[in-house]
Amino acid sequence: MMQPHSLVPVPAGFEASDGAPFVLSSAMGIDGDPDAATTLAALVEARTSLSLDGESRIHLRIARGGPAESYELTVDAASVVISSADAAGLFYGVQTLAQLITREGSDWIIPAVRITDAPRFAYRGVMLDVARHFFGVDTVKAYIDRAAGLKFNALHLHLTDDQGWRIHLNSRPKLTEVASGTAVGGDPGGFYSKADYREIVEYAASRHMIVVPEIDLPGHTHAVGLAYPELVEVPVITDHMLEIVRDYGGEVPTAGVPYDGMAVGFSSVRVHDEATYDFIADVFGELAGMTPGPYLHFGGDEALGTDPADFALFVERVSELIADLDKIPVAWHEVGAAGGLHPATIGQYWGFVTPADGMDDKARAFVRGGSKLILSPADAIYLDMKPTSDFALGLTWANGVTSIERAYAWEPSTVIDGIDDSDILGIEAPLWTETVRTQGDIDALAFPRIAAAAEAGWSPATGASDLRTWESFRERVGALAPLWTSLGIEFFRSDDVPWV
Ligand code: TNX
Repeated sequence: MMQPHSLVPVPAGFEASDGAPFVLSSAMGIDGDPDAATTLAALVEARTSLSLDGESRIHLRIARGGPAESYELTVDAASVVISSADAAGLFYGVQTLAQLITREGSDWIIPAVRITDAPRFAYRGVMLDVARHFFGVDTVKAYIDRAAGLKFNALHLHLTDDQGWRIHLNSRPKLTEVASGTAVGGDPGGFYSKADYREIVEYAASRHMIVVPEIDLPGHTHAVGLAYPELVEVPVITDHMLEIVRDYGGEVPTAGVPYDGMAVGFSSVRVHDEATYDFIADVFGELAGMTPGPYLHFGGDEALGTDPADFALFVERVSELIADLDKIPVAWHEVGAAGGLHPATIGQYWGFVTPADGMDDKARAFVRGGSKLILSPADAIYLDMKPTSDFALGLTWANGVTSIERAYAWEPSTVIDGIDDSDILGIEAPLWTETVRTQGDIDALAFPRIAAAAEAGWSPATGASDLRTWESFRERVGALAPLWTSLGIEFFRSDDVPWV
């Protein structure tokens, strides 16, 4: 089998033919589904400067049948045909086609191939932390485009944290009035109006992505206390936290004062006060109405400022409240240890590829309860870890530097013992933004490692395809450089990849 040089994530089925390639020219055109045709025309134009408006030679059809999001792509000298199970599948077929476009002499060609493709996992997410630093709607849209091009279908927005509250809610306007103005390092904050959020949701939907909003509770809530001091505990300053403050700089948090440091685990809402649940009902109630996707994420991580018995009580009530809104609760794996968790709750595992400190036990609890996991092993898929030790941006707490090879070389089904593909809803690549301020920073940390995450989520398991190797991946990702450059992506040109 010929190596599919530029395809990431690698398709489930790939056959190269020795036939002549399809040569692109402005004398040819696209027919079929108008949305997919618009997407393809824009990608072709970005990559080649050709505008395709001649005779129809590229055919885009939703044929129905086959698994969700699947497609077939056939290229020969005469025509290109993409036929898919649904609109998302057609969109993914178009992304694959765009990756295949290459130069041959003075021509732009698409090699003759036959591809049959479908995702391994239903959920393929990226997360953007807009709380530590705030990113406007245009930057979020750009990240949606980048992720959708790699066949991700979920955007998790970490909307709230100690450093700021980033979503306006009519039921609780004080949150953004009082607690959105600042960010880590004294940088300016910001927030999304309801219209902004709608714009993000609609843009994501047009790229076949859902939005998963997260309100992080009961910890990571210092900002809540700026607006509603009566709902939060006084910050708990532990030795662990003093250490983090020492390592990363910034001040020790003070109640009622905006927090712009990087410490975690000091804040908590009041678990025994009914006013807290009135607040949470308002927040998730309004958010549920604004969010067409099925999931609401309630955080639950690093709640070191909350008593463990209180934590269990809290998790039970909040997961129940979200389920009563007809949404599926999602939370970080810590809540798996809490007894009364609503059984539908999806767990998001952020421990290491080799689990430590019983984090795998907490993750298994979700599956025992009848639910599933999203895997985000921090030492493989946290895009905010430094890719090299001298990289200007990023953190190193997850086992040091996360090289591109390490970001690639993990297999979802072997992370947690006793868990197999049927227990895994999917994978997610979080980008925490303590050190991230601009679109260029996002690109530099995310690319190319986001492509490794895409392959873990979409492609056949390691060992199930001879193309699922680091050697193959580095060639294929290297061949994407011209496409990424044409799309304005400022990826990190790591020496580990043979960039074309
Ligand atoms: C851990 S892992 C966090 C975040 C930080 C991140 C930095 C997890 C669920 N929480 O609060 O931003 O590390 O890498």
